[in-house]
Amino acid sequence: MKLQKIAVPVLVFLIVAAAAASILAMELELMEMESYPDPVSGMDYTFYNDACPQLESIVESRVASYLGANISQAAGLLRLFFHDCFVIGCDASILLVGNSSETTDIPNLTIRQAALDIISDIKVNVEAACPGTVSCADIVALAARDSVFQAGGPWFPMPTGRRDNPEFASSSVVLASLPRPTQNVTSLLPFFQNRSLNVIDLVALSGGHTIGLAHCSSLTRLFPTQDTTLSTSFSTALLSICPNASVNATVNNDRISPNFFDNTYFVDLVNNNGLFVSDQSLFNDTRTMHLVSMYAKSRQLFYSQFSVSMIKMGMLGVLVGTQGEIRLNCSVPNSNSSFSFPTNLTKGDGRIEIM
Ligand code: HEM
Ligand SMILES: *[C@@H]1O[C@H](CO)[C@@H](O)[C@H](O)[C@H]1NC(C)=O
Ligand SMILES: *[C@@H]1O[C@H](CO)[C@@H](O)[C@H](O)[C@H]1NC(C)=O
Ligand SMILES: *[C@@H]1O[C@H](CO)[C@@H](O)[C@H](O)[C@H]1NC(C)=O
Ligand SMILES: *[C@@H]1O[C@H](CO)[C@@H](O)[C@H](O)[C@H]1NC(C)=O
Ligand SMILES: *[C@@H]1O[C@H](CO)[C@@H](O)[C@H](O)[C@H]1NC(C)=O
Ligand SMILES: *[C@@H]1O[C@H](CO)[C@@H](O)[C@H](O)[C@H]1NC(C)=O
Ligand SMILES: *[C@@H]1O[C@H](CO)[C@@H](O)[C@H](O)[C@H]1NC(C)=O
Ligand SMILES: *[C@@H]1O[C@H](CO)[C@@H](O)[C@H](O)[C@H]1NC(C)=O
Ligand SMILES: *[C@@H]1O[C@H](CO)[C@@H](O)[C@H](O)[C@H]1NC(C)=O
Ligand SMILES: CC(=O)N[C@H]1CO[C@H](CO)[C@@H](O)[C@@H]1O
Repeated sequence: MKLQKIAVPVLVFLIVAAAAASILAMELELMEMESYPDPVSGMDYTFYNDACPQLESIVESRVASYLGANISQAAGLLRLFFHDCFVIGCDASILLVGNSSETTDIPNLTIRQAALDIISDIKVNVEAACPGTVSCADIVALAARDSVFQAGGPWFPMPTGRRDNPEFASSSVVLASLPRPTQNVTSLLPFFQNRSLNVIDLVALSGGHTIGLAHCSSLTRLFPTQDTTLSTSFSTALLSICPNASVNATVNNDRISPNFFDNTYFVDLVNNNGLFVSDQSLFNDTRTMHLVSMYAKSRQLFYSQFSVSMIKMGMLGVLVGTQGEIRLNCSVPNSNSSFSFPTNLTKGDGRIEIM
């Protein structure tokens, strides 16, 4: 009797507590989705607040001017950021012109010259307002963030404080750093996991292909041999523009809304209309398929995760503090460069190597 009298309230309490805990867990999960990653040491969400308060509005308005003339430029700026971050780190080494710099290496083949020109122009405007203060690497990151937003995608804060690398990446490092469109999830994953990006980041960041173009030479589901799972209607559409891999033409990455930063890239994948093997394999692998389905259904979930993953990617291998330099011209190292190697990177072959 007595035991029962105690046990019932205890049981009720436990049930209520368990329900409350699971609601709390759900709320925490949601809050986690909405909160942004902590900046790595040396970076901050408000890094230039005192030194260059106009920075974000200058970048935003210059990007708006170029995207207003041609919205397609958003894709060029987004891809520039991805390549910068994946090769050594987000250090603007991709902007250096010269022998075997990142922009003259094979995988860049299709980095748009226009994107490089836009960054140079933004830099001139930023230098006029805040001389010698803002790195080219931060301008690349902010321009990519603004491109996503101005193409209809999410806005998210972008930590800054990156410094510029005065050194080119060697061509072997560039080649080893960038995944190829022929790869499947199994071989793509190491490229992300080696950079503390996980399978969720792989899927969300691949959503960058919801805008932009690809050259015929990149159509790896068609050339050299056609993927037997490619639908006739899709291959016919592609072949009408790209009869072979050497034709100099482009097709849209997202078949549904090529210039709108939405979630229809994932709808393409569900419809087997992914352009590259690296795209379509995301819906062909048990580790990633459920994420593709989820983002195809919910634009908001994709936006939240893409924002978080972009911030994470934007902190890869950054130079901070007194490392590197604030380049004055984004295309060339400063004449007085005295490079100090960050402690978490090693010097090899005259170049920094990826850890
Ligand atoms: C997962 C591995 C990835 C592979 C294998 C890959 C590969 C490619 C290839 C082959 C192209 C076409 C280039 C051309 O032919 O012109 C392309 C374009 C593009 N990629 Fe990726 N990519 C990957 C990840 C990413 C990520 C993480 C982003 C950004 C978040 C991104 C953003 C873009 C954009 C925006 C374009 C269009 C560029 C333009 O229109 O100029 N890609 N990608
Ligand atoms: C915008 O740029 C893309 C890529 O260079 C090009 O194919 C397209 O024709 C341009 N559109 C306009 C309206 O200029
Ligand atoms: C580029 O390479 C050529 C030939 O190897 C060399 O003469 C030239 O100085 C190099 N230029 C730069 C900027 O490294
Ligand atoms: C993925 O690619 C790897 C290496 O190219 C290959 O060994 C493997 O069979 C592929 N997996 C699938 C599921 O296609
Ligand atoms: C990932 O890191 C391992 C260990 O350092 C290395 O052997 C491998 O080549 C790297 N893979 C990629 C794709 O970068
Ligand atoms: C590719 O197609 C174009 C246009 O039809 C043609 O001129 C060219 O010779 C073809 N190239 C190859 C390598 O088949
Ligand atoms: C491809 O075509 C574009 C314009 O349509 C041109 O600017 C570019 O030089 C061409 N590339 C090659 C490799 O022929
Ligand atoms: C999807 O998986 C099937 C079976 O493993 C394979 O034959 C096909 O090539 C894969 N397609 C892509 C695009 O990875
Ligand atoms: C930056 O340097 C490049 C290469 O020397 C040069 O062509 C360009 O005009 C310079 N840009 C500015 C704004 O001085
Ligand atoms: C290099 O030159 C820049 C611009 O003149 C200056 O801000 C910077 O302090 C100089 N760095 C060194 C190490 O002398
Ligand atoms: C934009 C850019 O620099 N593209 C270069 C990529 O690499 C090829 C091959 O080396 C060059 O011809 C392009 O000019």
